Amino acid sequence: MNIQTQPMHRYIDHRGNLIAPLPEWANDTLLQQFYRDMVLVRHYDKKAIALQRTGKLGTYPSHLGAEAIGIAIGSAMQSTDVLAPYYRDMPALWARGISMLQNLQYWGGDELGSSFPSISPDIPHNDDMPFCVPISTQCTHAVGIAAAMKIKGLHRVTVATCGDGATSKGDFLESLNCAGVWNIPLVFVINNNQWAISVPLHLQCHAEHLVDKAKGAGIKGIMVDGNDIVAMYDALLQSLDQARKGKGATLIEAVSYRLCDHTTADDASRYREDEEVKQAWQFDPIVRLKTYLINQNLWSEDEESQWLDICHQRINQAVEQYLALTVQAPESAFDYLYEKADPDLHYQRDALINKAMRMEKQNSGGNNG
Ligand SMILES: Cc1ncc(C[n+]2csc(CCOP(=O)(O)OP(=O)(O)O)c2C)c(N)n1
Repeated sequence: MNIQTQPMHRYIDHRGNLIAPLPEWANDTLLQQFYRDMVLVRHYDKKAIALQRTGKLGTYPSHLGAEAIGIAIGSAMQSTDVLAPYYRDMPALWARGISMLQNLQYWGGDELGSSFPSISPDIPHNDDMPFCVPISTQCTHAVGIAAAMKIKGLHRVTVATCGDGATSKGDFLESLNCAGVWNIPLVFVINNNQWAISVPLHLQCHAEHLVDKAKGAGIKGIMVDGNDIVAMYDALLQSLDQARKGKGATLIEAVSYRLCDHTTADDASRYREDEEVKQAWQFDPIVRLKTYLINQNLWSEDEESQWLDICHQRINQAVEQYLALTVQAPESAFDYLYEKADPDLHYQRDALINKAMRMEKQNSGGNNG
């Protein structure tokens, strides 16, 4: 049976039908906002891939199919909460106020792409973590942050995200265990998109569902339809609230599907059946909400085309700004990361500068003369 049709926390089914009364918070304006945000990040994603294909961006991990998960996370969190995201979380950061320009900077190799501006008047600096590319290490960082929040008596929650493959790592399991034992304000969100590059879920995990791992840690677990933004937002509100009140951590398994290649360096057609992908498109989170909104007279094709014009304008503006940026020096990776670098790092920094100079000389034909 397709996991996406199994019973789980869900309000709107994949045909756009309401299957449970909407939660109280679900007003028309918010649902329309969710829809607009999901459409925007999907079109941004397309543009980012095109930039990579034309050599203007580094390797880029698409979030096609994960829009509902990310927009729900970023919208449900309070500005003083802290996000420890993984590389597929542009939509979550976008919904937390981080610009498309910064996302382009990050994937373009500019350290300043992780230098987020403050999003809360109560906190002068932004405490969200940069995207984490090593698998699962962000979960351990999130445990540390959440533990600090508890010790300091702050009513702030940390959210850590990861993919299904990441849940096979020790870092994930250890983090989950600590979250339970220490009763810390932490919400884990697994984007179960069913593939870890070329490894399908059933080849790496024998548990019936990833959410079952919450039981081993003694924390609450909720299996949610990750393509239903209403269910995702609802599960997050509950979990964040529980954590904020000192009632402990939650593990959310957001069931979805990776509709894209793993990254622009991957070709998923080499290991995945076209038929499987075709079927997964029937669960598209954006079409689902659109169908619901149109059926309720809350959205129309006219509004859609007006919104698309706005999306393209905003995306193009971000791209223009990105392309006009001054390219950062290679050693900026060291200069922006460390407040005070130790002598070993001075050596590495010098080696990098020398390498960059050699490469520049070669590229400009200097070594032939
Ligand atoms: C510690 C570590 N080991 C291996 C890798 C190589 N790697 C990059 S992505 C990936 C698969 C991750 O799959 P999953 O956690 O399901 O996330 P998804 O990309 O599917 O969203 C691996 C093994 C890495 N980045 N970090």
